[in-house]
Amino acid sequence: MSLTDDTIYVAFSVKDLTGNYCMYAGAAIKSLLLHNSNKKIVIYILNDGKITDQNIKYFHEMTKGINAEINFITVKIDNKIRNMKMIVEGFLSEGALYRLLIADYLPKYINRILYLDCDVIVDGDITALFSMQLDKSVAAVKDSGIIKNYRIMKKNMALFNPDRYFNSGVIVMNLHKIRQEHNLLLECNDYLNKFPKDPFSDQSALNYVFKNDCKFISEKYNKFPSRESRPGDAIIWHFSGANKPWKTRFSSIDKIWWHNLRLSPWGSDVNKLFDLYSKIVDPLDYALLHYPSGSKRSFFKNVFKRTIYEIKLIGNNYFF
Ligand SMILES: [Mn+2]
Repeated sequence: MSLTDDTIYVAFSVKDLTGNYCMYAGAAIKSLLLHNSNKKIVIYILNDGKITDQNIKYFHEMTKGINAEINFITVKIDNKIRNMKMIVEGFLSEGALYRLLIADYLPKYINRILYLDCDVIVDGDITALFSMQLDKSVAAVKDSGIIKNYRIMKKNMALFNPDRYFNSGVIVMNLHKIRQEHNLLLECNDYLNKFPKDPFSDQSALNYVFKNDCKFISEKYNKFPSRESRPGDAIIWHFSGANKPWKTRFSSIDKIWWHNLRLSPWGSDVNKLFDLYSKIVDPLDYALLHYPSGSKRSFFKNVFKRTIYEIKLIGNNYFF
């Protein structure tokens, strides 16, 4: 199945508990629109119906005068689902659930969608990504590190081939096929009832459901910044894990995120921007604040590791 029409459909899911989540989605959307003005971009934000009027206004501001639109879809989670073991026990957030419902909630004439996490930045043209030949249900980027590094995941290894485990932050979904062959919510629930302690809950569930039904694509479409990363190395950067640019300084890719935020309505007020920027903490502080260590030994190991990072950064003009 290939696409002939000139529209790119993109979905995000947002449950804004802190009041900041919309801003992260905003930076991601700004970056998407900035680099893809040659196509019509239709965006769906699946949400809980609690996005503030101010945030909705900001989202719409970004599409003024350009060939793009943003639609909001309120997802109704009934109590039966809300009481699912995975939600009640806190292994899955309600926000993560929304993307499992994309196929059900989007208009049926949309046969393909690019799902993006809110912690991504698009830094290039995604036409080739969106219009690729896709016979499988999904296309995504391999994320084998995760399954090899976590002891708890090794128990589940029998279910996954680590060389065929994908990251779920960027997924091209073949909605036509998914609607015909799957009920994502039920199938994911099956997996999570079997493995309720999987730290990558819905990501693993999606891997379980789309085992042997995923097309693996170039890493440049879902690349985690490393200390060595440079702008231009990827088309979609994914600030997966703890090193979010709005929390800590990590790599030179952070500045791409700040650049997009500054261009978005959320970054247009200089005072707010500086306030936000002043909350950024250095990696060492961040590690100490956010990674409580189980033992004295691992605490000192952590401090040592982070101190070496810090020393390496000195003299490195890596930020702004
Ligand atoms: Mn993510």
